Amino acid sequence: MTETVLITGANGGLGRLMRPRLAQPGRTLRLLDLVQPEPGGPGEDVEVIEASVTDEAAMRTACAGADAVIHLGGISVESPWAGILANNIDGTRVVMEAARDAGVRRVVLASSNHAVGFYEMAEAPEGGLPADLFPRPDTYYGVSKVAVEALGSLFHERYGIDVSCLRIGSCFEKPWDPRSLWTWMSPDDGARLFEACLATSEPGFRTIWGISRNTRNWWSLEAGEAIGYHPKDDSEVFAAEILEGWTEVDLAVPEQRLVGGKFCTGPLGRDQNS
Ligand code: NAI
Ligand code: 15L
Repeated sequence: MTETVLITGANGGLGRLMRPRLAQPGRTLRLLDLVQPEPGGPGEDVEVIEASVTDEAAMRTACAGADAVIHLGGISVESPWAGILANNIDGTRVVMEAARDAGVRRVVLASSNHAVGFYEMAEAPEGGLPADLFPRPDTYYGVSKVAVEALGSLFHERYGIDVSCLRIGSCFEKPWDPRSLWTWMSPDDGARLFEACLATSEPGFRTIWGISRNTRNWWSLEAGEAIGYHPKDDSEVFAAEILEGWTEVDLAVPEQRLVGGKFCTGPLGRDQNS
């Protein structure tokens, strides 16, 4: 039997990294984005949909026959409130309702470290900050991720949908600065994490840090390991190259000791690049 996995926001950075890694024999990847993802190549079992997660009718169609939804679509950095509210918060409500109505039993939600950005290194117990920390968002973007998690919890409690909320650190090809040496999740570990979420045996609700097995980690891997996420990569292989030209990590600097880094001190509600 073929398994169908709907991925929203599939044309974004993370979606593009995951597309080849989540391809499996017997699995159809249904890729949805505002900007239509590239159609499948030869031998690639892929369907593409150009739509917004805020479009109720389109999401009903997209969820029909899906076994699982990986919800990545939305604004991925700090932005004005109206867009965050529409795309991230209301968009996730639309995704969850469509998944429920289509009988989808499993949803993986891209949350973010910015849901809990104001925790700091000194607060980390031995073994690292647990993944189920009470929210301390650092931006309107972070608030939206708290809401994403709350919607996941609601739909788990009411309808028994299995929901994994991933408090992702930084999932890119490589780390690039001192902070990313502990926030990094390699693309291969990202795929391992999504696979673990797609394979949970009991319906539940959980929050998990999305990070690799980095030497410099101070966020705990325990919640991920409980569902079989065993990361293999370590950002330390890039450390010498990255730290060249930087002074060592300076904990007097808030951006270097807070979970959310620069998001904690940047302008609230303004596009990150403006
Ligand atoms: P991205 O900005 O590269 O991609 C987001 C994608 O969502 C884009 O292709 C965009 O067109 C699409 N999108 C935006 N609004 C949409 C809507 N209304 N309907 C359908 N599609 C829409 O972001 P990235 O890095 O790929 O992140 C994916 C998800 O993971 C986001 O939810 C982000 O908040 C979350 N995340 C990513 C992290 C990372 O390190 N890449 C870290 C923490 C969280
Ligand atoms: C996020 O939530 C963003 O989506 C991503 O672009 C990175 O900025 C990441 O957090 C991070 O904290 O490095």
